[in-house]
Amino acid sequence: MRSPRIGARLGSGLAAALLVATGLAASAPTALAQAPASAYAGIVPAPVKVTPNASATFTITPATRIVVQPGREAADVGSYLGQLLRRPTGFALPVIPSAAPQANSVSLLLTGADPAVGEQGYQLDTTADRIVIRANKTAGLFAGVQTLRQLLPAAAESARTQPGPWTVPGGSVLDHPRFGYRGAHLDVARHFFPVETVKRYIDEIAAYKINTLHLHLTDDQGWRIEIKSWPKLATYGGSTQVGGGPGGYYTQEQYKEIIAHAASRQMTVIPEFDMPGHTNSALASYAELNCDGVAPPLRTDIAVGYSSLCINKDITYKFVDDVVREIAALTPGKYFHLGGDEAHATSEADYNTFMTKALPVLAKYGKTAMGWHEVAKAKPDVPTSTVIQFWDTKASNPAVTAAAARGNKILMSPANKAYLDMKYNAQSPLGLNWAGYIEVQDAYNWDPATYAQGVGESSVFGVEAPLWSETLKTLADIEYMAFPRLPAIAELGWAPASSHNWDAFKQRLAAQGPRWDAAGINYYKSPQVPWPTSNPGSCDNPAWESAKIYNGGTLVSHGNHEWRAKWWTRGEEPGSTGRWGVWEDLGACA
Ligand code: TNX
Repeated sequence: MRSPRIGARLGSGLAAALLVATGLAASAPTALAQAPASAYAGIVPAPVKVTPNASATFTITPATRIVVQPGREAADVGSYLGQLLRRPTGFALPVIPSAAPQANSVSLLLTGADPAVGEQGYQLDTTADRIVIRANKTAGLFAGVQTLRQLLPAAAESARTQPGPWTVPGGSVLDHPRFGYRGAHLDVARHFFPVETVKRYIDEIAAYKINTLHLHLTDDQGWRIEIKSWPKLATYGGSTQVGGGPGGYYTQEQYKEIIAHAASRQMTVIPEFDMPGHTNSALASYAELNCDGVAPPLRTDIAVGYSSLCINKDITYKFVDDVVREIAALTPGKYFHLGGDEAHATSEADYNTFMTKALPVLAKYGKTAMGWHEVAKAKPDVPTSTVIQFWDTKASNPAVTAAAARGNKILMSPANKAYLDMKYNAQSPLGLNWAGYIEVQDAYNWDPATYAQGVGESSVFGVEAPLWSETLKTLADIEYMAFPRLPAIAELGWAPASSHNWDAFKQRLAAQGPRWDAAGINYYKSPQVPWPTSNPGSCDNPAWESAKIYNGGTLVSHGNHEWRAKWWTRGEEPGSTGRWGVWEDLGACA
């Protein structure tokens, strides 16, 4: 639940955030400035337009129903919403088909939306007796549900039943994205992550309206998916990872499971098979893929740029054809990423030959190519349908500028802004720093449509936040690097450019902290973000005083730790009664 203290903190940022987000600055500044602190001011990514209505509140009760537009599409979103809310509320929340909104319901309708919402947007209206989300497409209903989650108390993110009440403040949202593509990339090659970890990451990022998961499935250290016509790629090529250890791979059935899970979160999977470099795991698995016919050993270090497919052997293109054929058949999405980065062991002429032969294979199997920005240098020019992923750290990249001028779309993931594997600062326990340190404000403070020279708004395909896994081994590691920077990148992809404002954004980001606490997400508590004081690890709570009476649940600071009273107490110093005593030690302050 939002505590009064959190409300007070949001208060100052609220007016600014609302003024920007609603675009009503000139017409109604006084009313907005006086609006009470509202959950509408804390939504990430910022909606196009929010209109809080302080005189109404809807409360989800045991009698509340989820009403869905008849048909499978809205029903799927309705059952997802039910799954989200049944555990924390303990309510039944039955899903009922009906073409009209109902009293005491959350209604998800595919009719009557403002045309401005387009294919991915939605309209959400909360009045005293109902919540209605309207959209033109399922993706929009799903996005509206993500907004609704953020209007509920943070405890709604808990996996255990909580007391409530489950209030949603009155108001309206009209919302649609700036860019149609908002991606997250996950490197499962350097360290392998099991299906459950990938699914959980999908769930966590869907909350911020990310709609594409780019899976980096192969690299020097590991081949992570079964290819039936080349079985050793997975069984041998996937048998280790960075630092040694067993590695792993997805069976094709598991890959389908990931795709289906992503689809249930309105997310498309883009598979990446990085070629012609970054291929040691394949070269180690099949000697015939090497020019000298000798398989190199598997590698577990993090060097780059030493491996290359053998460009002048026919079998190389049989290999490419088989991999693309098998994976394209399992992949419903339109795009297929062929990597193409850091091919330092491939000559320029060979690189050109490879791209000229390999890119048509994607088209042959019905897919549109994506590649890292090195493909923009290939000659002859790659087709204009090829989406070029920009990962430079500087604005000037003549090949990318030229490709944009030819009509290629550019996917923006500048490494010094959007790379979630960069350390936050010199003390970060995880991550690399070749592109610099990226604090939350750095991740947020750039504009996808002005960052790269000659790549304006109309050339931008979207934004993506890559997460390379050289230093990451667990879900907790992934979460620590992604939160809170992934929501910052998601904001750049969704929110209108006119709402860009760090001071307002950091307030909205702060409102996510209690949600991540409730959900058990391991995030980096950046000192740049004014996290609400109820965050564990914060020393913003009042200092303990011996004369004061504390009720159970009260948070205090003492001895540079945060403490919670387990029950009524007075005069017992936190720490003095041991871990079985009255004060629970929530840990050293961040
Ligand atoms: C560069 S970015 C790479 C990856 C590394 C990453 C580490 C790109 C296209 N290639 O191979 O994992 O840096 O940050």
